[in-house]
Amino acid sequence: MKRFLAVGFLPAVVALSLFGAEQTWTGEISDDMCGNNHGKMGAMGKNAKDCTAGCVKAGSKYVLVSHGKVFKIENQGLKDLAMHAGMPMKITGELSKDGQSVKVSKIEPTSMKK
Ligand SMILES: [Cu+2]
Repeated sequence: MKRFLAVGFLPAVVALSLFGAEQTWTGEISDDMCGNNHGKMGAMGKNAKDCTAGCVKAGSKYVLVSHGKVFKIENQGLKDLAMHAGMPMKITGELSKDGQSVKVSKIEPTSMKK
């Protein structure tokens, strides 16, 4: 009986620690108008950082693009978003329950290819 309880308990602990834990992604801060391609913005799209800034000024929201997947960013007010937009970054944050958005806690430069 003791053994049975231990086996039942362990997966629950693992599931809890996975949920709400911080993860890291390699990717780029972009905007929800361009997603993973600033090309459609013409001349402005040639510089991903300026394009993201321009799009956000025009009403877009920051997003995280990682390996082709676009995540919404929950904390749009984070000032690191503007600073590091358009360049490969290592992003640390918490993934939402539905897996669609990230609450960013840290953005660091990375030498990794996105
Ligand atoms: Cu853009």
